Amino acid sequence: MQRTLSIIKPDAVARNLLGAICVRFEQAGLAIVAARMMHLTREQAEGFYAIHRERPFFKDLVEFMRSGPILVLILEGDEAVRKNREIMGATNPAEALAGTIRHDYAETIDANAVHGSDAPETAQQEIEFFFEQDEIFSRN
Ligand code: RTP
Ligand code: MG
Repeated sequence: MQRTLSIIKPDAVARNLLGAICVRFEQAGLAIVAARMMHLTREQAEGFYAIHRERPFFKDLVEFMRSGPILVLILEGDEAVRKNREIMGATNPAEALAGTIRHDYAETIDANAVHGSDAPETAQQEIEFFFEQDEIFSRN
């Protein structure tokens, strides 16, 4: 059993896709064990994406992530990190496989509907960034 962090990004929240995206997680066998809707401050957005600080797209990424409310989730299940990345699809929706969230719902590489942790270690860090232990409701 593994946990991963998912964010439904401002573009998907604005387009009323919360339900459609959460269904994908549950149908893939991932349980939502924590949820928090919030509007990131600049400090929070910069902190969360600190690993990308030197990248040319950093400023746009931070602005986009603060452009509206997001839904932050912890997903739990077998191989949660890998499974979530698989159902999200490629970063650039134009390259995402049919049937993935980004193929079906995302519009651009910036407004790409969802975030998902890229490894178990980063999942742990990202979960701690947003949640206290008593906000997590494991199914196990
Ligand atoms: P995420 O972290 O949001 O789950 O996405 P990812 O792993 O698929 O992609 P990553 O390389 O971690 O990049 C983080 C986010 O930055 C934006 N990005 N823009 N313009 C660009 O070339 C570019 N590259 C990345 C995307 O919104 C990506 O989700
Ligand atoms: Mg990433």
